Order: sequence, then C-alpha cells, then structure tokens
Amino acid sequence: MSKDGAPLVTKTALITGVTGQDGAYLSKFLVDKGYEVYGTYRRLSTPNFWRLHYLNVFEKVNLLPADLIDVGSLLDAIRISHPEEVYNLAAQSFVGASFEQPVGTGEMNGISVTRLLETIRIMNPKIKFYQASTSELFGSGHLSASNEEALFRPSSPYAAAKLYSYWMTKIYREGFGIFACNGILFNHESPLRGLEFVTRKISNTVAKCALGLEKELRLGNLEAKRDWGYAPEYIETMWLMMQQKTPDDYVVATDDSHSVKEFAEKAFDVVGLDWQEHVKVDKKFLRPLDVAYLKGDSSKIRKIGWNPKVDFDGLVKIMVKEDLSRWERWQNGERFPWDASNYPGEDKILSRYQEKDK
Ligand code: NAP
Ligand code: F7E
Repeated sequence: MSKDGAPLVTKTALITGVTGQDGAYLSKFLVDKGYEVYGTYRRLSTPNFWRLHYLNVFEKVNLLPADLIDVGSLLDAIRISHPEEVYNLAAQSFVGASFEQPVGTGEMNGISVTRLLETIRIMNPKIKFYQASTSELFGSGHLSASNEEALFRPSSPYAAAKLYSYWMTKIYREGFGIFACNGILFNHESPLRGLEFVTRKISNTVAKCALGLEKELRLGNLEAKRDWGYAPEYIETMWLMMQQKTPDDYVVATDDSHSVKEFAEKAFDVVGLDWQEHVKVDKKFLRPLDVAYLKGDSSKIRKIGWNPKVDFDGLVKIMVKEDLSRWERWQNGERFPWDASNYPGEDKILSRYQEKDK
C-alpha cells in the first residue's frame, strides 16, 4: 500500500531520455505510483544525472545505456526491462539546433521512432507505446487555438521529423494494432528545463541580475507567443493516455498564450527589476523560420480527467524563485546537483546559420 493507503500499481515502464526534464519528472511520478522504472540514457563523456538526483529518484530508477540510433541497444533495453509501457521521450529537443543539425535531428526524432516501434512490434506487440509529439507540428499560420484536428504546417527540421514520427505512431496503431498514443504537448517548463530554452534562459539570467552576477539578458524574437504550462502537471497526461481502454492522440496545453516579452517582463517583476533595463535583442537568437503564435485547445484530455492548476504567472514565479534560491545557496558555498553553475552561457557559442556580427 502507498502512503495514502491506495493500492500500489505493480507495472514496469521503460522511459527513453530519462536524463531530460520530462524523463526525470515522469520517473518520479511512476516510481511514486509503485512502478518498476527503467530509463535509457546515452553515454556521454560527463555523466548527466543531475535532474534524477534533484528529484531524489536516481537510486530508484534502473538505468540502461541505449542510443535510439543504435537498434541493438533498443532490443536489449526491451529484453532486459520487459516493460508493459514504453514512454519515448528521447529526442534532439531544441528547435533552434535542428536548423544547424537537420540530418541528425531527422535521424533522432524521426527514423529512431520507427526503429523503436519496429523493436516493439517484433519483440512484444502488447507493449503500450507513448510518443512525445509536439505543438510544433501545428507550425505557422494558426490564428486561433489548435486541437487534435488542426492542420499541421511544420516550420523547422525539428517539427518535420516529429511529424513523421507522429504519423508512424498512428500507422503502427492502425496497421499493427499496437497500443500507441501521441501526446501533442505544448511547451511545458520547470526549474529542470534545459538552459537554452527561452523560459529557463530568462529565469536563470533574471536570478543572476537580481544578485548582481549578470547585467544583460540577450534574446531573439520577443514577439513569439507560446502556450506555456508546468512540466510536472504535463507528464501526468502521458500516463493518463496509456491507461485508457483505447489508444488515441491528445493535445495537452493550458489554452492560454503569452509572448516572450511578457515572460521576461513578469520574470523581472518577480525580483523587482525593470525588464527594459536588462533585455537586449540579439540577432544571433533569431531562427531562419520561427512559429509566431501557438495556443492549444486541450478539451479532449480534460474530458478524461486532466485538471492543471499552474497558470502563466504561477509558472514564471516558480521558475524565477527556484533559480534565485539556487544561486543564493551556491553563493553561500552549498554544492548540489544543478546545471547553471557549469554553463558558460550562449555568448560563447557561435551559430552556423547566423554569422556573428563582426
Ligand atoms: P530534454 O530535456 O532535452 O530531454 C531529451 C532527452 O533525450 C535527454 O534525456 C537526452 O539525453 C535524450 N537524447 C537526446 N538524444 C539522444 C540519443 N541520440 N539517444 C538517446 N537519448 C537521447 O527534453 P524534454 O523537454 O524532457 O522533452 C521530452 C520529449 O518531449 C522530447 O522528445 C521533446 O522533443 C518532446 N517535447 C517537449 C516539449 C517541451 O515543452 N518540453 C513539448 C513537446 C514535446 P541527454 O541528457 O544525454 O542529452
Ligand atoms: O523557444 C523564442 C523562440 O526554444 C520559444 C521545445 O521543448 O517547445 C520547445 O520549443 C520561443 C521561440 O522553445 C530566444 O524563437 C526568443 O519562438 O524556448 P524555445 P520552442 O522552440 O517553442 C516545443 C513544444 C517542443 O516540442 C520543443 O522540444 O522563444 N525566443 N529569444 C528564444 N528562444 C530561445 N531558445 N532563446 C532565445 O534567446
């Protein structure tokens, strides 16, 4: 029995991309439900388990080395873990980088998903499969909220690759009878978000500005609008979809949209600073193509019991306060698993498609 007296589930799940934001939150969520959790990670020269440590779940996850590009490692991951549910979260997840590495992104976010679906079809077609699809599928040109029926107009190599894997997931469901779902998740953020994504870039830099460690926040397209939600609430929908009688695709969103400028303004407000004194526009952060506006219509997933609580203001506060507290602890000599203290910032990084101004 769990702490609150509810019976514990005794299922086994395999999560690909367990070291990422969603992988870490989903691991904790499933471990708390009583799942036996296996997670794949790829070999890196420096281990990257800080998020699992941060959530105190590292010891409870069984780690399996695997790269989605390498079919043998997928076969072994399934053979060793015997999962009932596979959550495919591993991806090259940064849209900006997909313009610089379009081939690798296509391989990783497109073909690799078919590789994993084939592994499941051949080894055990009863395994349920969750695919991390994305609001980027909707792309440019939408003026109102997008639901599951909205048109897809991908505007990046990232989105084009994810569109292929979205369709392959449907094809394996309809053609081979696999329980396969697409979670079409809009942007979801948290203090565990990667530092290159705009929300965490803002919250981290705002915290540093508040402590006098930084003066400027350099951003690209301030007018872009996104439907930003809170990641720990979003990962619950992944599980929820997999517990339904029939597999299906669901949009997950707050159904509200705000600009990058509004995010920055609110974030500086949290620490009592004026955003206009710190934010500078830098062409380096403009993409060859950008999606101007995204807003979701998540009525379908709400009908099966999803009820998120954190709104835009709440999200900005959570992120800024957590980054502020981390920098304060760090300045006081405390050492803990965390990414920002080792991050050089993006000034160090040159762009291949946008020459740095001479
Ligand atoms: P994330 O923090 O960037 O995590 C991505 C994970 O994929 C990391 O564990 C990463 O490993 C792993 N990975 C990358 N390349 C790999 C490879 N070749 N082989 C094996 N693993 C590899 O992303 P996230 O925000 O958690 O997103 C999870 C999934 O949801 C992704 O598929 C993303 O595209 C999708 N998605 C995200 C959002 C969002 O707003 N967060 C919205 C819609 C969809 P390393 O730690 O080694 O890099
Ligand atoms: O950009 C603009 C940028 O990189 C958001 C991924 O999780 O969500 C994410 O993709 C917006 C874009 O996220 C900067 O041009 C302005 O319009 O935080 P982002 P994303 O591209 O929306 C979707 C749903 C996913 O599936 C992806 O995996 O912000 N922006 N200035 C900037 N963006 C960044 N990164 N850095 C800037 O300086």
